Amino acid sequence: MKAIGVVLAVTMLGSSSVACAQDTAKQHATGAHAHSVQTPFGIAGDARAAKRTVEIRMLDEMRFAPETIDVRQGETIRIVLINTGKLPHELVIGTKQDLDRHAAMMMDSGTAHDEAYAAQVAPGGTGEIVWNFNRAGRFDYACLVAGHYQAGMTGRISVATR
Ligand SMILES: [Cu+2]
Repeated sequence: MKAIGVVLAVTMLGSSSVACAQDTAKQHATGAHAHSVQTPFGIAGDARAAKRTVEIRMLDEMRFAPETIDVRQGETIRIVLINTGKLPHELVIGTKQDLDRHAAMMMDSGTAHDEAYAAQVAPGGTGEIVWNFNRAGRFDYACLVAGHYQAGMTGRISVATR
């Protein structure tokens, strides 16, 4: 009952407080995440609040195109991922420190990321991340498929202070 109460409360607050409501989105199909977590690089976004879409292509040359994104603090961005290659790719947003650590873990275990700030995309497929960049700073995105990060498949996000 407690969890239901939280969802209702958030719904009633409307779009200004979408963090918890986002947990009901299909991307959390496993139900592993009971609550959206504020990260140093932002928080799960609500697609209805996304006023801008950014397309990022994933290339087998171990590159993203584009390799940089500029965002204003508070913006919710719909990131559409297009895997134009023959390999699976993924995009994970994080701090450089996080991504360094995750990339090392991926070399060991290959565990996929099931988080709102990550999406795996099959060859020829598309994916989507809706993210609210509510913290200013410089962050990275990376493909953490084993070996891809090490080959330089990374990008940079600059979130300008409001
Ligand atoms: Cu990749």
